[in-house]
Amino acid sequence: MIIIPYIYSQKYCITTFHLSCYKMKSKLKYFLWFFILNTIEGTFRCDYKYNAKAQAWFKLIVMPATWFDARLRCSLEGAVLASPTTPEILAEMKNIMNHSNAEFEIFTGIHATISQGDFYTIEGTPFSNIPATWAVNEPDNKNNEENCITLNGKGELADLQCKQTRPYICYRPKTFEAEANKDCGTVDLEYQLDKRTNKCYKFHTTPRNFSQAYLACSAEGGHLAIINSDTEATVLKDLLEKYPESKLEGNFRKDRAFIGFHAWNGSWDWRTIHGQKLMDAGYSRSEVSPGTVRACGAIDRHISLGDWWCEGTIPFICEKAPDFPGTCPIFSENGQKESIHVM
Ligand SMILES: [Ca+2]
Ligand SMILES: [Ca+2]
Repeated sequence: MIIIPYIYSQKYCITTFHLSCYKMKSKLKYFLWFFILNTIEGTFRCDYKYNAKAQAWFKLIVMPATWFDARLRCSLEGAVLASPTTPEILAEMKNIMNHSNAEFEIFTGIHATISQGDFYTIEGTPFSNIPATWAVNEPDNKNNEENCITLNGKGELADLQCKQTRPYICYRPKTFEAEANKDCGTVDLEYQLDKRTNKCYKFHTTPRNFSQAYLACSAEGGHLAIINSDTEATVLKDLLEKYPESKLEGNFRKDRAFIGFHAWNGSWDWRTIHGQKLMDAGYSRSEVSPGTVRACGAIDRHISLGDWWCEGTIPFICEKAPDFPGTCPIFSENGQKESIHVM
């Protein structure tokens, strides 16, 4: 329901045609337009499921990861490593775990990785506000190395080394809602559909190494860009031109970007990340040199394929299909589509 501040006396203005009333009505009209324009349909990725009681989207990642990798992947997906900060969120986390595997123990976002012993969720909720109890014989801070908190299917907490691996849940509160990028099947507005290839592309200005870049694209529902034609090479050239070196802040190489090819197993067999030889993939204009120690693929601003150090951190380009993972609306408990207001 929309609540409008009662900014002028309706009774006074109905009976009086006064300039101040006209001005106020105009202001109200603009206010209403602003409000309507900023009311957007609640939406998030379709690979997450919305829970109306917890007022958040959830996704279980069953592949165990270290706490740091779990935090990173959730963040790159546009979400947060979930913590049971309310009874409703705790109930849904237990529900998700028990529907998957009752033996599950998952990493939560509660950690003391910055200052040992000071446990907070990633969003900053102090541990004292967490409505969950410890498991038997926990916490024990074994070997003084347990700075991350797990949750089991009974809703009990334990401390554990962050470098251990566990499944985890990413979540996104309803209040984080963003506009859907319907062209590209995501809420990430940086993806732009290019009609020449009918694919969406994003230039990442934050430099990462090849492995992190691969992870970032994957978490966003795409992959490091693969050039499949001369047309797609032109698309990437045009994209790079939107980000001239002068626009990129930081101390890193700005004349190239990682894309999706590399030398397999150090054998200098250059292939796309999907396993095709470059020629078969559709574009092989290259300056990659055999026998180099640089086994990861990048393009320069003239769209020549080049080799680069895999551990080097440079910008990168992701590509994704316009229909994956897709965006889904929020449905409330009574099945109504919900809208939210962004001010
Ligand atoms: Ca422990
Ligand atoms: Ca492609």
